Amino acid sequence: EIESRHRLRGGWGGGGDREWGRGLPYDSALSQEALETLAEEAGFSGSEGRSLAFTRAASVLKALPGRLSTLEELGPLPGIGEHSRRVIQDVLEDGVCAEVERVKLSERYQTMKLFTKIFGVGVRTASRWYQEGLRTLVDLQERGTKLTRQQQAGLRHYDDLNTPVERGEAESISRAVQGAVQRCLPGTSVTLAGGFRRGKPHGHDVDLLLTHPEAGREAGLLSRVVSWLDSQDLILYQHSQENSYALQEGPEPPGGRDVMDRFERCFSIFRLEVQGGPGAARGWKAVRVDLVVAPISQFPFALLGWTGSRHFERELRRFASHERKMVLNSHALYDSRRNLFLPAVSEEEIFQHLGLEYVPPAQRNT
Ligand code: DCP
Ligand code: MG
Repeated sequence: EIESRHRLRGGWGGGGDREWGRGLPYDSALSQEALETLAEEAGFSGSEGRSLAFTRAASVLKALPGRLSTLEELGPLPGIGEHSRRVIQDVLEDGVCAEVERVKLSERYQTMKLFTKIFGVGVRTASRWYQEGLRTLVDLQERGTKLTRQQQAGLRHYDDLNTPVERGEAESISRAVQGAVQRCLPGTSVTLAGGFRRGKPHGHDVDLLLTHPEAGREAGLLSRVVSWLDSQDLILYQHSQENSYALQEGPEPPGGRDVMDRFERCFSIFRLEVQGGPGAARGWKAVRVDLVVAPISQFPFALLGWTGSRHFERELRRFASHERKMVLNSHALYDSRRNLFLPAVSEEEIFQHLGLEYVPPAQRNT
């Protein structure tokens, strides 16, 4: 137990003051970037396993304490494979890795990157379009490519949605939603989760969790909130998904990249009034917002699951299953040895159940 705790702290605990690559030793940040490019490229090719291996290696670098100047310093670090080592070595010696530079210049990588940045377009669709010879956003429009309503919105607001959301903007949206829920169901709480809860200064979207202290009162809330926001001209696009989770079904295995949880949820694009920045001329900017409704009993699990980072979540769930024989997801924690659900009223309590020291959000960035 002590050993596994040590391992986890080694991976996560040390990185608190060097978040998101800022302030990292110069060459280590470059190696990270190189590995992240290869992870992305592997994902574009459908090689999830390879992609994960590169992501892990990049995370290990991120968590390293001091400056890295020779490969030997890495020692036999678990999580960094042969291929990743070669990449790091190239970057340390030459400042760049030829393989990574080739990837970055390739037409396929560039096109996949362009297309997958459209809201509603995943690797499969992007890949199909690439096979069909499509290369630009204009191609999509001019060649009459069939687009879903979501992708049409994604294309319409492409530039805005690929401009980072600032913390102030996220807070302003959070307040607007707060106002809406107070009208629809007083007492409902709105929590800013995702990267902003981890202290990041900007993000790609705004993740908001809604819950009500009285179990059951949250049912039907989301559609009323969305209708009200819509009536105020705050919503440019939305589609909602019903809650499809029932505890009686038993625990679900963690993983499943696409179905991360089954909460009632609204994927939306908000119309945010802005004074400055890219949207200043027209006075507004499109921002991706996810609204997620969690029943109070599942709220701590939802909060933990929606705070991220993705890598942290993956590692935490893996730890739960491998080291504790427990299934952790955004709804519950299930102890497979004892065949019971372990309830929690706070994130702290979930870490306790797992036999781990509490990791505050700001330290979940790796
Ligand atoms: N999440 C997850 N698995 C998914 C989707 C989300 O574990 N398939 C969790 C981890 C994320 C959090 O939900 O950190 C929010 O998802 P985002 O994609 O919004 O990620 P972040 O908020 O961390 O990053 P960004 O700043 O880019 O929005
Ligand atoms: Mg987010």
